[in-house]
Amino acid sequence: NDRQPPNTGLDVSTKKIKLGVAIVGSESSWRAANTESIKNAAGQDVGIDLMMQNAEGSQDKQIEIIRRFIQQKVDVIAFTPIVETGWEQVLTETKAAGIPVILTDRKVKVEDDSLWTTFIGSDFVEEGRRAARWLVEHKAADSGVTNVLELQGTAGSAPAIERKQGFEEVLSLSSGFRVLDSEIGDFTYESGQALMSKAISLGKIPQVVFAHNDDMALGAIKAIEKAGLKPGKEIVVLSVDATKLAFQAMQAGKLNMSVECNPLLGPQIIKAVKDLAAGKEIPVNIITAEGIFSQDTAKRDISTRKY
Ligand code: GYE
Repeated sequence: NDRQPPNTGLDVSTKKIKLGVAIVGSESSWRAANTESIKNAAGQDVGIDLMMQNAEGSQDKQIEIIRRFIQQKVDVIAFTPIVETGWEQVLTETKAAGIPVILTDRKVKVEDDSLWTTFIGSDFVEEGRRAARWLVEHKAADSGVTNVLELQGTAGSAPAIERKQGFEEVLSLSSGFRVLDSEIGDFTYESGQALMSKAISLGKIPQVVFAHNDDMALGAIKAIEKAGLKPGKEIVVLSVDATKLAFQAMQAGKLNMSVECNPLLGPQIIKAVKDLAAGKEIPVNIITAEGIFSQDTAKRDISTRKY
């Protein structure tokens, strides 16, 4: 056949896609499940050559990792932006290098949205609203105002900004609730415990705690117990993620509810990577469908929980 292309020595069909992944850190059990999910999905695909780096909670470090991926000429970069802002420069560099960027789990705020290709993750505003809706439905005070303490995730991160926004949006429609304080943590168990202990020691004991993730809620539960109070009863505790540890706390009656945030994004990320590498068009937003969980069903749900 004289129409065969010249042999360049490069077999395109067996060339692996070099994927650079820059994860946020190791702050929570959600993150551990998310990291595992990406590793597993990449590991199961012979077409993917995964390079994964941990930014350990530092934006500067994450930017360095992305720059190294550019030097290493990866085909696709997937990263979870620690905070929303400050990405223009490095994303301009990835664009100039012709490397498509996938945002996994957290979003960025940049003026030029052509700096990234797709976002794969959850609707954090809706998660905040779900927690507030549950509260309004289940814990309407008999009289007076119910005071809420909010424990925020990492300052400037998309989940902290948006969960706060959604939660307060719904609560503000109901006169029975007031966010007494909204303290900034960092999605860790330790920060939840420290912020709750501080509130208690200042005598600011709320009737409700809304933590932006399970780890912080579990830390807060610890602090409530240390102060001789009953979490889940004397102080209602709500959180987001719905990890296995949260189900255990719900079963024990210490956590009242958790809004689901699915960390198992690996398969969707790998699919997007392959589509991009193949030059296919992909959706701008790939949003995960999620629900809420409370004590009534925790016992049943825990048996099938994967994270
Ligand atoms: O809820 C929290 C984690 O970005 C959605 O980060 C993620 C959040 C998650 O540390 O547990």
